[in-house]
Amino acid sequence: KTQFQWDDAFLLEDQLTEDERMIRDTARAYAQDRLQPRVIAAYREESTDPEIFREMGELGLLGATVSETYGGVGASYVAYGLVAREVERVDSGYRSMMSVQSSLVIYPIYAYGSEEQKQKYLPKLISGEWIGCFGLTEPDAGSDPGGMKTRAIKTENGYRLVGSKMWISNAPLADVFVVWAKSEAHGNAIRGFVLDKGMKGLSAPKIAGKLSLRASITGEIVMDNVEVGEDALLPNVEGLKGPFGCLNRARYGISWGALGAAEFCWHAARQYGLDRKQFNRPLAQTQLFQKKLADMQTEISLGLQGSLRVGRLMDEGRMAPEMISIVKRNNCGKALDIARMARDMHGGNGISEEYQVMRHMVNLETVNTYEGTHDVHALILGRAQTGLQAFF
Ligand code: TGC
Ligand code: FAD
Repeated sequence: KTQFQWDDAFLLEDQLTEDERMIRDTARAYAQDRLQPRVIAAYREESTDPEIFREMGELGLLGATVSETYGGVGASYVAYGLVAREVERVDSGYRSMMSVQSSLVIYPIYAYGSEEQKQKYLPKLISGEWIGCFGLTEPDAGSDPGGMKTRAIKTENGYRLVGSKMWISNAPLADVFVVWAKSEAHGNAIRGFVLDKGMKGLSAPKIAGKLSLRASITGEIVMDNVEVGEDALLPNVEGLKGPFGCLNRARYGISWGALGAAEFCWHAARQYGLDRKQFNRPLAQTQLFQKKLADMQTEISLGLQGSLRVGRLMDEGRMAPEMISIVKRNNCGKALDIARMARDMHGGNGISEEYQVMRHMVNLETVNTYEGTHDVHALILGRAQTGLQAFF
């Protein structure tokens, strides 16, 4: 009889390649040794350490799927997901920093950029020397990015960008800004532009007072007539499929990451239940407590298998975006439920920063909302099975 492993119910470990395990182990060691010791204070003080990008870059954790020509390690999408899971086991904000850099800044330059843009940006973004951000959302265009107001107006030598972006991860620290705008010269189609810090008219004020994802800095991007040359345009994509192509990758990574946070909460609740006695027995020896642990184990085990399958299909070039909607939506929703449950199972201690479950819980509120809310992914899946558009 095979021994049941409570923390790896379907033997995920056996389904990984040697290379994937190696990258995962590097990410796990880094996250536990270098990120875990600073996260409680960083969260409390709402401070983001830019050194983290360079540390991750040195270990090959940024843009890992990019080929070696530009400084990547040519890792599989499964490996990328495993990195997200390890980083988010510590904090969703740290995973956010990593996934914006990898999927939303490095990827569009790699997939849609000119050779000059790739040479200029990719090695420095992959090493973490430069920090990037991705501006799609606007104050009046969140779930409906097609409603964006930012415009690119044709000039003699390039474009003039006018508009503002809202809720942009990494923006106040960023050296490189990938922004999306409606371009009059292209029939008002959405086009991508790469801007550099310091350009006249470009600023990125911090959004203060976040009660979630406090270890990851968020800002606006203000473009007050920013003049750029033709070389700032991403030449090889037009329309919403540009930003969505990036979001597919980031959403997929989030599906793994959210489960990393959930695993932390599950393991913490289990340990707490074993250690704490009430009514003369461990909390873990009560039926209700065990039922909650069983629910957590079940959802996490199933969710990991789903993400693994989607990752394998991505690596084989057989991914459909709706597959990603299933795992992004379900894993984030379940992770949030699990974190709330773990907070409850810790009793009063559950609200203390020391036990960390409440930080994960509050972070997961954001993770459930960004990159397509739980409901927006339901509508994507509803449309895919009925053929009926229910967004408007
Ligand atoms: P729709 O008509 O569905 O599509 C317009 C065009 O885009 C194509 N497309 C896709 N292409 C690739 N991958 C996908 N997933 C795609 N989804 C759509 C589609 O084929 C079409 O192409 P074409 O050539 O025919 O024009 O567009 P819609 O306006 O009806 O979209 C509706 C909806 C709701 C699905 C979409 O707008 C949506 O997903 N909204 C959510 C917005 C969102 O996710 N924002 C994320 C902002 S970035 C962020 O949150 C980063 S946080 C990161 C962190 O800190 O970790
Ligand atoms: P809204 O779209 O206004 O939605 C509000 C509510 O209405 C939600 O419950 C939603 O599900 C619901 N709703 C919307 N439309 C429908 C509909 N048709 N039918 C039914 N219900 C609907 N964006 C970036 O571009 N880059 C980033 O780096 C980035 N980082 C972020 C970091 C943080 C910390 C946060 C909080 C957000 C970030 N975002 C970023 C923005 C994020 O993607 C948006 O917040 C998200 O897409 C939702 O948009 P919204 O906030 O405008 O909400």
